[in-house]
Amino acid sequence: MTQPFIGKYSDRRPDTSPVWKRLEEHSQSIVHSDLREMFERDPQRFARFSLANGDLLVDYSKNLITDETLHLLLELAREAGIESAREAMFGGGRINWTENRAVLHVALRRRAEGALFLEDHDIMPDVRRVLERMRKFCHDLRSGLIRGASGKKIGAVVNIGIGGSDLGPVMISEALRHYQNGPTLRFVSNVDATDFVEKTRDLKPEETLFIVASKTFTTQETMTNARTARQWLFEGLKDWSAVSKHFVALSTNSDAVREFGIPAERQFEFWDWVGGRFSSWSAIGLSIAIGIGFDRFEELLDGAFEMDEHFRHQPLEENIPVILALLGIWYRNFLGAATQAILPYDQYLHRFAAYFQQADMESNGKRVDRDGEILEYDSGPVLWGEAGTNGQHAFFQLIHQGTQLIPCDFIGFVHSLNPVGDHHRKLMANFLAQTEALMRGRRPGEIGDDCPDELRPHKVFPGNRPTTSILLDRLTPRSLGKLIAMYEHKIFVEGVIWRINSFDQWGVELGKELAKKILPEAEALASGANPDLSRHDSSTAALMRRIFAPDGDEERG
Ligand code: G6Q
Repeated sequence: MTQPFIGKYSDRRPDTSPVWKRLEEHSQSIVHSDLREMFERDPQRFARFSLANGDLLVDYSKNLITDETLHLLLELAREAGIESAREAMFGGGRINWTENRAVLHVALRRRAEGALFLEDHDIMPDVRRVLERMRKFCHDLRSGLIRGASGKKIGAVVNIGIGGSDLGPVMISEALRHYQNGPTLRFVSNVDATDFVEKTRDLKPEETLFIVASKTFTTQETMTNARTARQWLFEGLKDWSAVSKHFVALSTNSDAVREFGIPAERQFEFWDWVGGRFSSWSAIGLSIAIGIGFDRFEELLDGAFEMDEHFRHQPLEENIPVILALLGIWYRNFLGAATQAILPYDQYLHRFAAYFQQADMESNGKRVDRDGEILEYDSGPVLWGEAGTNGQHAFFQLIHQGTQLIPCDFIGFVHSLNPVGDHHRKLMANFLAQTEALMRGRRPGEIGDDCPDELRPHKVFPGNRPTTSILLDRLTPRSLGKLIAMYEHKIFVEGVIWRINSFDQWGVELGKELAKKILPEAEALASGANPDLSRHDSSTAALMRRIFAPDGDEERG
């Protein structure tokens, strides 16, 4: 086990710091304060509690905070060593200490000249080389220079991956659907064969390219789907050698790629310092680039780089990801919020919350700190969300009148990519109405006189429900890149304050190991044998006998 990377950040547990105690005390006064009054008292509240970067506006004035709250939170951030942690990340420190890895997704979108050394190796030439290969491949595929084994143009590209090798490409491709002018894109992730079957049902093998996106090239789901794809191709083309023309690999594992039958010139590499859930900026983004063209893919990187520069160089009090992270800490650790909602008012962002569910919960869903000590304070919240206005007709009731505090990020755009009639005005009117209603609520005295007494309590909205409004001019690759990077850095800052490693994911291992052990037992059961299942609990054993019973013998056991 390698030594924990401590760098120069604070060695103190945040909850033992005097500022933590002061925040606890301060939270008692905040729960009795009233956002509506705070706005009435202070006409400058929006100006004081909002930040901009280019066309990005982050209005955090509708949060349950005062100047003192921010002052204390910023002190907590400084004590946690955010500034040195930030430099450690950008400088290639091995801040993912449980895996002894650097965390350098920022290098993938570094649009600056010059070297970036990881120990004594400049990684920028490697990054640029792969980007150039991706550019050429995108161009040649989209223009028809690269064709299938029978000479047909590629009309459909199927990305096979899961987790970090799927969620980002899916979310970004959906978000940028407006810009898509390449082949049809499909994404297969689930080991449930339904996913493969339904996504390929209408595709022609001679016109289909499979991208096997897997950092390790060993992931059970991805490799199962990749082998099924290879078989599907063979059944269509009756030629195993066609694999080399119809498959591409995005991976760090060259040996496994070659063994699968994909030649070196069809492998796009990346490196162990790219975490799965931060890998869309790497070769893992190839499907995105094929869909929108490489120039637009580069605009995505440009937008992320703008946010990286902002995050790296702005002082903490003017730093958008830092402020968002501090709000997250405030609600989670001092006001008891167990969940946080992300609500994009844009249909193109319908997978945005699902994507950040992984980015946030896999990163900050941790129970031990840097020293392996069990946390005595909460770490990452449950993150969830849905596109507006749909969510309004589903779960907003609970946000308005339920018993829990749920801080919400509302994300919107000034201009629509589909300016049809007054749709966009209505969409954004709803955005504003919701944030205002959540903040103001409706008091008993504001309910009409004609309302029967017994209904009055049901029509009261307590208000004081916090929201952050995140606004951009228009959904473009650049603005999307900026938005994603903003949340990535927010997650990082929270992890530093919680003293956890945001870049490993040991929690997903145990289930994977057990699934591997169950598989041979399942095979034995399906063949009619009676394997010893005594190592399982009675529930698991009974379910196994039911699920894996040989055909026609489902009642056995
Ligand atoms: C993300 C995780 C995880 C990973 C998948 C796929 O940070 O590491 O979601 O991306 O398990 O892994 P492979 O790319 O190796 O197939």
